[in-house]
Amino acid sequence: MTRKLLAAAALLAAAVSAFAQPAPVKAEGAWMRPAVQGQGATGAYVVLTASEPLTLVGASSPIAEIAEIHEMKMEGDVMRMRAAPEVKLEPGRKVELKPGGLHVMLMALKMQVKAGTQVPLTLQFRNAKGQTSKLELQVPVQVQGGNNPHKH
Ligand SMILES: [Cu+2]
Repeated sequence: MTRKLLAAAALLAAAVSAFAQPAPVKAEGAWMRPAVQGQGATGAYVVLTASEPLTLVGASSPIAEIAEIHEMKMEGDVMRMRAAPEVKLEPGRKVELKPGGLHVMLMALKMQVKAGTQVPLTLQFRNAKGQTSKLELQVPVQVQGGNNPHKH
């Protein structure tokens, strides 16, 4: 980047300081499970492909008080869920958030999540230099992953 461009980028960053840079990540087949009124939590899934080394460090959505990256793993015969605070993305390699694996866990839901609607979801990333970026998604709410080419 030239010095002039850097200066412009810095000015832009100052002007929109509340917003991180858009993440160099492609998202495919995003979907979220519906949740009825009173249901505490739901999951969101998406296939991510970064174009540079990145770490997925968090998520947020206006429908939930808490959004965390979780991972399901078999421990012996028992499927357990745990927080995955840092998920590494290698350039060009698909990372699937899917049922039974990595997922965005949306907890303390503020509202019903109806099938057929779309829910905003923000994913936060950090690069090797420690700079943060964001990916803003509109996630369709549906019972099962639709246009995800990797079906289970
Ligand atoms: Cu979970």
